[in-house]
Amino acid sequence: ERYRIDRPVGAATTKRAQVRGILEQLIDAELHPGDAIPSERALVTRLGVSRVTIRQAIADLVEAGALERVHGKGTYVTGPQVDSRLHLTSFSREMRDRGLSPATVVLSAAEELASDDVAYALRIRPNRPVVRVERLRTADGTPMAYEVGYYPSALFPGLLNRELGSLYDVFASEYGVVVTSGEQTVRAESADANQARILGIAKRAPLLVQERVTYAGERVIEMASSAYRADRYRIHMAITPRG
Ligand code: 16G
Repeated sequence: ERYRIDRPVGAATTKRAQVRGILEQLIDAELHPGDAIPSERALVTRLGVSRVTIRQAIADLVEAGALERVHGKGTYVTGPQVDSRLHLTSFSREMRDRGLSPATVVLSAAEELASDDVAYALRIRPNRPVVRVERLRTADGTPMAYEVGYYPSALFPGLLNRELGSLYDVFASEYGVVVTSGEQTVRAESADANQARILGIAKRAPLLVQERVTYAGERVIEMASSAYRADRYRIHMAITPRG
């Protein structure tokens, strides 16, 4: 199949930009995140432009984050880039709002007794039962975040028997608990071996770790830590003058 140059070919459009546009169309139409792009030689033949131009266009797409080079292997199509607006939403909803399809792998879910830290955050007594849920969150099949959350068992009896794909949906539909506010921090961390394996990134790759305490009215219903891949996720803030 042939890809066409949409932009008018004028003096302002360089060959490099045209080839970049064509490569973008080709990626959209034929490739998925994680796929390798065709070799430079194949692209030269297919697009009928020089190898230098192909290289420049690929370099531009790497710079823009659409492609990534894996040393000694090749150049691959990257996954979705999400700009979080920091609203009080669930992962599932945030991804859907961006046209991405969320999915969840429940890595572990079990009841345990609250440690002092967990109890303090959830405002319950230490050693009261809590449900700990460990999940991998994906968007369009790309690993985005590794999450660990704690939920008071007293508020959510039978939680372990539920489908834990969207917790906020389960809280609302099964328990009538609707999230009303939260407090959150963000910090940088580098992936340990476990996080790297689960998220499919290199060990020590950067993560944005968001820690959240979530309320339904006056009650604390969640303490959670979400480690987002920094290459897939960034935080967007609208800023206004200080009043
Ligand atoms: C978000 C929350 C997380 C919550 C989850 C619920 C952050 C940093 N964390 O990932 O605390 O458990 O949403 O999403 O935003 P769910 O309803 O899809 O399970």
